[in-house]
Amino acid sequence: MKRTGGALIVEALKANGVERVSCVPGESYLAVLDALKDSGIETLVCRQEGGAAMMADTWGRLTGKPGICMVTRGPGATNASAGLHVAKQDSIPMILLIGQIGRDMKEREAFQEVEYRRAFTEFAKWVGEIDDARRIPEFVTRAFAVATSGRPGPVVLTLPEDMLLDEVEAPEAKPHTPVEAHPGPSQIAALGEMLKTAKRPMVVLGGTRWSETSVAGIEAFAEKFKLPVGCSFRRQMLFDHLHPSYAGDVGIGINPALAREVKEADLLILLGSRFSEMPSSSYTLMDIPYPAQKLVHIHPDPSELGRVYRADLAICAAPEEFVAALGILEAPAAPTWAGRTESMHAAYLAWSTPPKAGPGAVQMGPIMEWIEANTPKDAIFTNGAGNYATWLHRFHRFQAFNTQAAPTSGSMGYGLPAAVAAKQLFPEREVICFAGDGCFMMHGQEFATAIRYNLPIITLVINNSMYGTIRMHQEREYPGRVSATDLTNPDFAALAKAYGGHGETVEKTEDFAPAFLRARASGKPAIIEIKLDPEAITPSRTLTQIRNKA
Ligand SMILES: Cc1ncc(C[n+]2csc(CCOP(=O)(O)OP(=O)(O)O)c2C)c(N)n1
Ligand SMILES: [Mg+2]
Repeated sequence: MKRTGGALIVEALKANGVERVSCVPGESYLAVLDALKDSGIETLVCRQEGGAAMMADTWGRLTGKPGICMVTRGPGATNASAGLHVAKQDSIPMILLIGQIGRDMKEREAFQEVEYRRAFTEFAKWVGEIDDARRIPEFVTRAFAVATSGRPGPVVLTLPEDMLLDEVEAPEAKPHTPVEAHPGPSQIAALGEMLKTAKRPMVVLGGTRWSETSVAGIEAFAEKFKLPVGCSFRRQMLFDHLHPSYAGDVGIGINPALAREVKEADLLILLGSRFSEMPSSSYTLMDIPYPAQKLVHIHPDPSELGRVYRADLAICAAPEEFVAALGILEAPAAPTWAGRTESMHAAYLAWSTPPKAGPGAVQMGPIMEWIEANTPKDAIFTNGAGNYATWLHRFHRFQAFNTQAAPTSGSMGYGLPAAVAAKQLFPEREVICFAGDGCFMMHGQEFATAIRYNLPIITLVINNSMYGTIRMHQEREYPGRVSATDLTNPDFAALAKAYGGHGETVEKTEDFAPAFLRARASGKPAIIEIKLDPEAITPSRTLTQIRNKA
């Protein structure tokens, strides 16, 4: 039976278990859009390709299976590159399908022509162009295999418009076969020996390819060995923050006491993480290439092992397989470091207790305290980049897997599309987006997507009328010389209402709780604007203090 290229693409996606796609349509891939219509795949029509790609990233992040995004050539593809870069840096499986110009017009710089195999090679794990519709099953299977294996990442497939119209005979699409890597028994035994002689061990979790099972498994291991566990930057959902082994967030603005513990550890077990610039405090916590700590590095991709840090024991395995193999290790009756683990957890609890006071009429400390007491353990929190995110990262005590979607690439604007995608995936769970006034306006138009698909997310816009992070850096480096960081904003509550959502404005701390409860009760996508004093730039220091110290 002959089918069009467009139909074969959709068939191959379905064969690989795809249930949803995000897109902005384009005339370049009408045949795919047509095949999607009766496919049973849910199609989320978005307002800008950057947001659409970020939604696919969030699906990949929260399911471990590639999130799928479809965009048109040229401007559609360049817009989508914002989300592609997030997925690349964050090791997220994702497939971006780009409608391409016809094969007969290539290399003339035709309308919206881009050669993606040149342009996107750095942003993607693999960029492929399907020139022959009969090869669609081959390319799509490979796209899934590449996106999910080793260190996961985004794959780009470009689809020439005329290829999608060809009617061909092609083999029936089959699902890809996931690739697993297991640790060897001698490697686990070597780790056991290292633990026997360690005095100041520490575990740091990060990366992707985790699951509820592996998160529970590492918790049991930490418990058995009384090991202190930290989470890498924006990977906080990997360990219950109220567990007695939890030592804190190894990220931006790390607790200096925790940074010291990482530096002075004699055995560091780095599980899943690349320990890149942000978690390593700009590469100062471990020496390169020879760390002072004895290093056990476990990563699913051999090319990440020995790339920056030379490990004493390098294990090529995904967290899932590594954790499953740990059961055979015998714990000492009374680990000598148990007291240290307890005091590290106590230090974490103190560090993550919000301040009661700060400048202005709205206090973020008590607001965070209220959120902690009044949101379910499985609520999902999303954010982009900005100083406002510190309130979430430092004071929210993550307790469950799949409760966080945040870009380690520091991409502003990620929080809102991520919240839309998370709510689509888990409609029964509360989804709360933290955004700054700068951040929100980058992909705020996806609030219309939340309205269209009836996804009642709650967005907190923490409005200090500036690109606060950059202003903070300015006050440090060029005190008193404010340049290009002030903002003029819309009335965010009115904006929410104009879209058909629920809007609230918080001007005093005590306004927050009733505003949040009304937003939740509205059953609509909501924006709560929190008017924050610009002086309240960090939980501990004001802008003026930073300027005066410069
Ligand atoms: C897409 C993107 N553009 C620019 C930056 C640089 N940047 C980092 S934080 C920031 C300001 C964020 O402002 P806002 O969202 O209002 O948060 P605030 O720091 O004020 O709390 C900027 C411009 C970035 N990280 N990402
Ligand atoms: Mg701001």
